Amino acid sequence: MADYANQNFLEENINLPHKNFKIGVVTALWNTEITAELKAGALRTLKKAGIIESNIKTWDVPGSYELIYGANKLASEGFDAVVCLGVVIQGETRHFDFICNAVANGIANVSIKQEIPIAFGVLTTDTQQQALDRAGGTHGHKGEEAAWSVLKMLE
Ligand code: DLZ
Repeated sequence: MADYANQNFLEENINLPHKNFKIGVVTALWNTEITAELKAGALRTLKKAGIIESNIKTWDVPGSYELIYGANKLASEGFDAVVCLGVVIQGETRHFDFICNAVANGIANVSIKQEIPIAFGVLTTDTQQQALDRAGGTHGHKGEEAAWSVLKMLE
């Protein structure tokens, strides 16, 4: 049985009704050394689940704020699900709160309006190390988890 608390749920088999789903992976370029790894993990997970490679569209957008537009655009183009990936690190300004709130609410609204699963794979951390820990480090891989979550919804 899936063990969500210990993140072993990623090992659970996904039984998709078909492999033809079109899935978008939208990635923010801010903190790109970490978001690139989130993207790599998401793509690994989609391929492992058997999603046809030509049905996966990747799109790099400037920052996490633009994930909202990216997800909405791909949903409008007929994608079945979108994985949004970004890293927002707490700085000295209130920008952090504005971006985090806008992105979380924006992605939720797009998902409801467009009626497709959209994963919120955006790390919001105090430090760069905390983000690295969650991109294949000591705290798992949030890119893989984000991809897994849309696959689970499509299932
Ligand atoms: C402006 C900004 C700041 C300060 N910090 C981040 C961040 O930590 N992570 C991120 O993904 N994007 C950041 N941005 C950029 C915004 O998301 C957005 O690209 C700009 O405000 C332009 O709309």
